[in-house]
Amino acid sequence: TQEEQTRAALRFPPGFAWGAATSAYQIEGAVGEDGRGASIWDTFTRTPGRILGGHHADVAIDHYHRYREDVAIMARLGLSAYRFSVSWPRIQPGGSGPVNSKGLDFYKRLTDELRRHDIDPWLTLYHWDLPQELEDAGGWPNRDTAYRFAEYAAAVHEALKDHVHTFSTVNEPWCAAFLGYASGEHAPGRREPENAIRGAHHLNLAHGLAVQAMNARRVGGCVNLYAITPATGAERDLDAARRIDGLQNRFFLDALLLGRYPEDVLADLGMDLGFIQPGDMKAIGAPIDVLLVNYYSRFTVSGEPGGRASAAAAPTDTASPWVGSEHVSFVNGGRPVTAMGWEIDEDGLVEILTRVAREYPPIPMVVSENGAAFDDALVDGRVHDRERQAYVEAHLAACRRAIDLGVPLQGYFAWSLMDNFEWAWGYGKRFGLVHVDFETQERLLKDSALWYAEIIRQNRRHEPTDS
Ligand code: GBH
Repeated sequence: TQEEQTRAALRFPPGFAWGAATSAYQIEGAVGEDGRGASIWDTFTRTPGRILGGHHADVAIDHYHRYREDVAIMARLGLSAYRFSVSWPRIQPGGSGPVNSKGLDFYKRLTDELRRHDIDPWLTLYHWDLPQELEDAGGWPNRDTAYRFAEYAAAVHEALKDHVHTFSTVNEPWCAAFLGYASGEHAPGRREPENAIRGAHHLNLAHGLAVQAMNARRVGGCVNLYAITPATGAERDLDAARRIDGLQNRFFLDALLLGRYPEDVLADLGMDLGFIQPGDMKAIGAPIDVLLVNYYSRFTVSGEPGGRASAAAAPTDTASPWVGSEHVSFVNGGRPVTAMGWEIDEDGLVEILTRVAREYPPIPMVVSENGAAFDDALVDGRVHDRERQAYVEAHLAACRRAIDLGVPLQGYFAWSLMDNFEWAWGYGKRFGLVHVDFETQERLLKDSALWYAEIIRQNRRHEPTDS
């Protein structure tokens, strides 16, 4: 039957990590508590015109106080893994120097609670909340920030290594560099193309130095990858697709997995690359144990003027994030879209996973973020988010196909566990499996969450449990 086929398409090998993901600034709130310092997102959300609706995340979804309830929800879903990030300014309020033990204690309480429920904590060190003091000293374009990050990483690892198996470094360096320092859509909102490239290099360097400084049992790097198609077979479109693939995908994959930058991308930039110092690439290519892949969509790319300057609509006034390839434009690929306007293309996930497996040295992978915003309606205490369920189902089936094709894929993390602060879009876009009332902070499992729990239950049924 149809149902048996669907089940077979979603049956995964034992030990597959069933996860969901969040990030600190998007959920924690409590920005002034227990000695936390200011981050660039505290500043950015206070800058007029930067966030839709003027929203900030001082309270967010109050996870800092409600983490017990939130872990109970994860247990209800049957998650075997949870990916979260640590707020750097909670650990080092000014980005350097001695650690703030009250800040660390929160993550000890959180990871203790996770382990009590047999949920494996996947810790991300940096999900974009740079301590403001480090930005005042130049931010990511300043090489010094990479050294500060390695110190921070070592301190977090030392304090939490008995609580956490898998440490990952920088979430989506592409976003941190190009949305933060070129387009200005994200904090710190600078529009300085050359500094975005310096920032990208220093984020990669921060990753490599942190890998070395932590010497963790299991360490990963995270990239956000897109499937990319040229709009037509015309030479200009093929060149455009090569450029976007270069900046979005290969600049980071080649760095982390091969310890070099793609020659064609460096040539397109046409800038003085003196900030890449001897030894940097070796540090950046330090061996990792797992690659975390965030996947959302496919870009269709054109070399003709007239398309959109960005792949997706930005909520605020922004410049191009595509440094050195600003002429490239994005066209409609004709697929259905989410509430973000992002095209839904699960085949693209198979494409990028098999590509990494084929073109790079062998590396275990997880899909560390995948999900969608839709205009959810809360009716009589239920959210019938059929579209989100269909999105996750299609992408999970794509993961299964990738495994059949030989990809060493070890887990899937839905983005996101709960509705939260969606960066420049404020609270206007909901990605959660769990609905959150932003006034009362009440949590409610959407239909997609109930469905995901059932898929997890079927898959984990035969797994041995410790208890
Ligand atoms: C993730 O990034 C984040 O890790 C997560 O925090 C966030 O909540 C989630 O996505 C949902 O947005 O039009 O050319 O400027 C997703 C990566 C990168 C997707 C930028 C949108 C727009 C490209 N995002 N992209 S462009």
